[in-house]
Amino acid sequence: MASLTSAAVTIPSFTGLKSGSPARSSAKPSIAPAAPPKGVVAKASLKEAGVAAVAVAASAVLASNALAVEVLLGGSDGSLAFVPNEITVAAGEEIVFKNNAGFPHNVVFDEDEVPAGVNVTAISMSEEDLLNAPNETYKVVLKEKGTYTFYCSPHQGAGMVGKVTVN
Ligand SMILES: [Cu+2]
Repeated sequence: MASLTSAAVTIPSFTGLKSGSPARSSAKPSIAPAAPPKGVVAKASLKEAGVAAVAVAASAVLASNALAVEVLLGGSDGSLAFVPNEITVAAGEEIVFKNNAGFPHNVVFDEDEVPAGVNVTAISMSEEDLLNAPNETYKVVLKEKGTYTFYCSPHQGAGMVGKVTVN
């Protein structure tokens, strides 16, 4: 049930990022000129988008080549959670945490659960620093490969924690 919810929430947030995907944007123009009936094209691309969104949710952005990955702070259903709460990014890829609901939130990396040598202070918001406004963002780029755990300090006790794998 939790995964269904996060998939539903994830779809709109990744739609905007999809334009950055070279595989998909190069595939579409070759279809469009050959198939003039507009109804058919719209239907096909909707279906394709749906499949892509499900694939993205299922693999937690594993195969994504997008230049930024977005994580919502707070579920649209009111849950105190990162959505999605597990992501995979490439080293150097930007992660954009965006206020969605139930704020204030923040993003603090757990000093005991980051790759060796990573300075958590440099990648975290301070515990007291909060995102208060709708759509306010915190952006971070992780360069060291490995797994990182992060949390929202006001809501850590409520389970607002997440994990990012950098590879
Ligand atoms: Cu929070």
